[in-house]
Amino acid sequence: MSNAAIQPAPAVALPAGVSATAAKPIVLTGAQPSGKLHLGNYLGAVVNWDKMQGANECFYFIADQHAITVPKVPAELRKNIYSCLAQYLACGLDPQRSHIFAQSHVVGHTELAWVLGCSCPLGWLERMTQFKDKSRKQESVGAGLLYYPILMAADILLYNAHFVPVGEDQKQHLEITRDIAEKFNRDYSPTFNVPEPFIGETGARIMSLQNPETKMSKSDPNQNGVVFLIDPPDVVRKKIQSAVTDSGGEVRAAADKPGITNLLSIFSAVTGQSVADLENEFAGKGYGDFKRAVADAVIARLEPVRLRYEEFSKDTAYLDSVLKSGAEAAQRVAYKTLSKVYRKVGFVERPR
Ligand code: ATP
Ligand code: LTN
Repeated sequence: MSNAAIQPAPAVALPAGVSATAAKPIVLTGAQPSGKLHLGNYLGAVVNWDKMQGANECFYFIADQHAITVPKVPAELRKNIYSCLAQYLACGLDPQRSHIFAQSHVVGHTELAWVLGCSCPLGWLERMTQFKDKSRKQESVGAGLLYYPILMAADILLYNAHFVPVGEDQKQHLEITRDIAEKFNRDYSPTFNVPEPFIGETGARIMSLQNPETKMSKSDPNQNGVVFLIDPPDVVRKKIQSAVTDSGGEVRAAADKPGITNLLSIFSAVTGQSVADLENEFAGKGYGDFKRAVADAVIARLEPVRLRYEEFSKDTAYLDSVLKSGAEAAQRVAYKTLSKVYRKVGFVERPR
């Protein structure tokens, strides 16, 4: 992915009647607080969020309200929110350059979701792949799971985001967000920017080390295939040394060598060296040498992240202060959008 692509030019076409008050393009993304981040989350998502800071006005939030669309143990959710925040900060998300906050701390996400949901056809929601998949896996399905994409649309439209970095799996939710924005702009008057998904290429799909045909995922029952950012170095080394490889001894990316191809793309993503260069470097060497070098490179990249995580996670007062200042900045924007929307749909102004 080129640098130009992750620092989108400010010339974003806004619908007529929408003023571009922000000097920089607005980038927004959310992530559910799901415990430990893995190498796929890091290389496929967080590295890109980090690079977008500075050139864009970034809103990065922990989607705690989305998290409860499937049952959660309250004490675990609370712990995971802090732990995820500490991991994001350790990866380089910087409260001086981005607004980092918890969704539930800002008034406006659920309020806007209600308004948007009132004119969103039910059929649009029932078609969502994530709803169909997740509701199939659960005994009883809460209405929140169906409403999930509307809350996500509200998250994005509340800040008039131009670019939303997401993984492939969230593309459909971005499409419905665009449909919802366009419908509101048509039904009332131009109000929302219609956002673009931003899907990075580097590390877009890191596969499991134990089953390189499936993506690395925290819910993988075989945790040996998943490298977590906060795994100690000896654990990372063990997981990489025991990664499934292919028959033949050549270090080369190819469709019939999914294990080696995955290790090469991990190696390339953590070092910035091209796959072709790495193939040349390891020509004539065996899988053993190669895996040792991959483990060294991954550990060199992750160890500082893990050490920073340990520092941040000890300092709850600092984590709270990050959430506080992030929510304050986000709230100012959220109130503006919400009052505009309330006016447009015909609510009377709240008496002061
Ligand atoms: P689950 O195990 O529940 O499927 P997950 O590990 O896939 O979860 P998410 O929380 O759904 O992680 O994803 C957070 C972000 O990380 C998303 O932007 C997603 O696209 C990205 N991501 C997740 N897994 C990978 C992967 N293996 N390779 C690249 N990016 C990934
Ligand atoms: N659904 C997303 C998390 C999410 C999000 C958002 C992403 C919630 N609201 C707004 C981008 C923009 C997920 O599960 N990865």
